[in-house]
Amino acid sequence: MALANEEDMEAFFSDVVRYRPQELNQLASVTKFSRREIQHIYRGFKQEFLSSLSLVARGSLHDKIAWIFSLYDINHDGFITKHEMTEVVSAIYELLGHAIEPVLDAGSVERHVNAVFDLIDTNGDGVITLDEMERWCTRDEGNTKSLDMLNTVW
Ligand SMILES: [Ca+2]
Ligand SMILES: [Ca+2]
Repeated sequence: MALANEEDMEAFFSDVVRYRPQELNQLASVTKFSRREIQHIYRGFKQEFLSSLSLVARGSLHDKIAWIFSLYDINHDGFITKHEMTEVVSAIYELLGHAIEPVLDAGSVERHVNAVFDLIDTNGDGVITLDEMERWCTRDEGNTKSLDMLNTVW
């Protein structure tokens, strides 16, 4: 997805809290939090998400790339593995559900990740470094296009 504006994200999150009571109940029973607590967590998450989103929107290309990189580097060891990328992309598709068109099944998520991963992993060692991601995003005049493509991944 492209970086949505704040009103869109705001609307999306209040939709989840207001109009998907079943998901809230399910979350409550799994996590043992009360519905009220979960709504509180949602709001906190939303606030944090929105503030980093606007930080990123105002930041330099370098900031944007570093932020996207840290999003994918789940264990923060400085490398993105294919497994991490698949995890993050799947989680995002799950979270956004039908908000994303076309709806992708697990197989197409994996194919999509494989294709993008191999493009960015220029030395082919099976992990993506910040350096590789930065080089890939800023190479030649196609950098804006590449960043857009990254945005569609997450
Ligand atoms: Ca990692
Ligand atoms: Ca590599």
